[in-house]
Amino acid sequence: MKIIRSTSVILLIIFLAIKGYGNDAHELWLKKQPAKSVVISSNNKSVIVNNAIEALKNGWQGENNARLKLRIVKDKAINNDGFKLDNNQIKANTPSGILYGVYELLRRQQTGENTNSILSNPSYQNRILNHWDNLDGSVERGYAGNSIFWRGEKDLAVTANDLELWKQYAIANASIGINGSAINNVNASPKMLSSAVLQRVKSIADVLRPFGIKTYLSVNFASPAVLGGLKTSDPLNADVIKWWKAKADEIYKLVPDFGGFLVKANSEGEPGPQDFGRNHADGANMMADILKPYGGIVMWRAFVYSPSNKDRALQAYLEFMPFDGKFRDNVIIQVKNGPIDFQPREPFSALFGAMKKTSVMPEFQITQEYLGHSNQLAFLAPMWEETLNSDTYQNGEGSTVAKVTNGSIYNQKYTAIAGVANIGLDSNWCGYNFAQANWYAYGRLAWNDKLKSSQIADEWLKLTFKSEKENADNWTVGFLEPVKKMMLESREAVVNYSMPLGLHHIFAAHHHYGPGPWWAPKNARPDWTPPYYHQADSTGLGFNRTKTGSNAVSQYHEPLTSQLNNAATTPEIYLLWFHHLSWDYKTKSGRKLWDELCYSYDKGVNQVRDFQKTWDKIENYVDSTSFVEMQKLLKHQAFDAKVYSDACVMYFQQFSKRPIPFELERPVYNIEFLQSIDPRLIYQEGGNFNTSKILNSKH
Ligand code: BDP
Repeated sequence: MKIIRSTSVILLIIFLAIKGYGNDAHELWLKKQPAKSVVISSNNKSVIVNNAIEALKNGWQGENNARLKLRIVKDKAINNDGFKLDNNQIKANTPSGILYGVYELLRRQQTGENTNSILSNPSYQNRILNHWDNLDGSVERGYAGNSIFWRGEKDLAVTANDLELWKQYAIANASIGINGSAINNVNASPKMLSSAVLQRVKSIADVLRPFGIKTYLSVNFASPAVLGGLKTSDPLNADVIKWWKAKADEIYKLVPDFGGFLVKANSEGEPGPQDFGRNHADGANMMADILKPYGGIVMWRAFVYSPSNKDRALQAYLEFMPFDGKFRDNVIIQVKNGPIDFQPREPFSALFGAMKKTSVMPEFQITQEYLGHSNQLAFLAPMWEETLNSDTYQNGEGSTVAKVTNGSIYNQKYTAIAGVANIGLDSNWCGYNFAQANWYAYGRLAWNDKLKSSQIADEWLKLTFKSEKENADNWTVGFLEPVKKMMLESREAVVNYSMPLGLHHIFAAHHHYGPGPWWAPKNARPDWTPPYYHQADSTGLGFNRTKTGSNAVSQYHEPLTSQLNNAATTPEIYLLWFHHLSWDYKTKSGRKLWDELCYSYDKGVNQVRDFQKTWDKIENYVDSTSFVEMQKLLKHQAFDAKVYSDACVMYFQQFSKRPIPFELERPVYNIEFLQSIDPRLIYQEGGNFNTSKILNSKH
């Protein structure tokens, strides 16, 4: 026995070394400073509290030999998994609350913040990561390697490496307050519910539970027929209901605290109740009734659109509003932040603030599907902050997206928020080191939706890069401030060089990387082609969603409807989202629309070049691996930004027939060239053209 155990430990160490798991990046924001000693007393002995104690012992940075009390109490000021931090005491109503309090304390010790008189309650009850991981190990829209959960349906056995990695994952999530994981793709294989796969689900749940994390599954609506062999998957059919009931029983036997189902139904070809003449409420409620006795929830996605609709932005609202009040209280409608699809910038979806009798939860995308995959720096907290703080005016001024979803205006029984994870098997988890900041930021905002992006960036940089060796003042001025500025600007830079002024969905097809404003093959669904969205013609640019156009503005509450209906009162960041405007339309800068567009693209390119300058200056503050990685990434991004900008400016110029303002940098690529290649493949490390790939690429 002993020999076997020590061999497997050695193998694990070798494996971790090969995978690079010993390196700093794998430790995320949890890099350990040598811990000081601490004496802990606790009135609770649960596994979760024991994990909290272990975290404290490993990370304590307070006074040496300090005494710390962990107390489970009954305190009405503390909600859900909240906690109080006071004079070396952490109080919470639940073991998870203790765990979150411990991580808050450890974080504050490292960032040098006050650790007394703190009451912290989570904004959302359920703070969930959605993994778009497939059973075969691939990750849809994942740019950080294969799945940490799945390797294929023939490889379901759980290894020591799996257990170790899932544990590290669980700790990272717990440290930022995430308490749920939906561990497979929303485009769900029915096989996910097979008994063999559920055994592995149980193993995953067993590792996550001691860190306060519930496991959820995405389910395929046609599972009763496809997996169960029934004739139908009609949600009102008695056999179908029986099948789901038996499945739920099987799951809860294995995973007693199973969180519930996430469902993508009647969306992008996925099956759903409409296939059987039923509606979203029929489908969601059937599942909700089955999960209710177990305390499970159904997260039913509102990401629906069809080729026939004249404006894709309208459809989710049109499909869901009629069912307001018809959903069970354990159904939550999961709504992407924007009405179209995780674009670099969208106004908030009108479904927030629309349904008054139905719980709605925001869905953000942490993985950078439309923001440069893992080749471009885009710190996404500012984007999420923008959505959460957008005023829906549903219940008068101040009814922000955060407030209408987090239970502070309506007394929803369940509140939740989801983020599509950017996590994979890469040793740095997220594809590039700074992408870890997006995982971190999502967790922090899900816990506290009032946090500012700047604070989150500040925390993350301190936790990730601050070295004890550095003089604190030097470090702040030399590293923290400039790098934070770069992070905070980075998403706006992506918007500027790819889709400024409210433009959206003008990326290259399918893989969603790089520019494709021209992409519109004859047989393509129009609502998948960029010209459908930008509507460029000789008269101007933009999608008319005003009352004279698709009238999407009417899905918002006043005063927004009137504001957005009028170009002059529409925030310029959303201008071409709501308006088709003449090339000569005068923008707030005083420039004409065409010139302003060119200026925006140019600005984006220059922002990235400034990031390069910023980064080169901080070389002495980071380890050489991190330095070189980011330097390469920014070089790649500068290349991509110029490609994007040139492609869009030259493409739109064919319609505007106006010169690029003479003071701006000229395009350096030919549009014919850019139209002929696959933008993912033209960059070669070092900044050269990847000639072999260009020659082979079909775009
Ligand atoms: C789109 C993605 C696609 C997802 C879909 C979704 O391109 O891979 O399946 O969203 O959210 O943006 O369901």
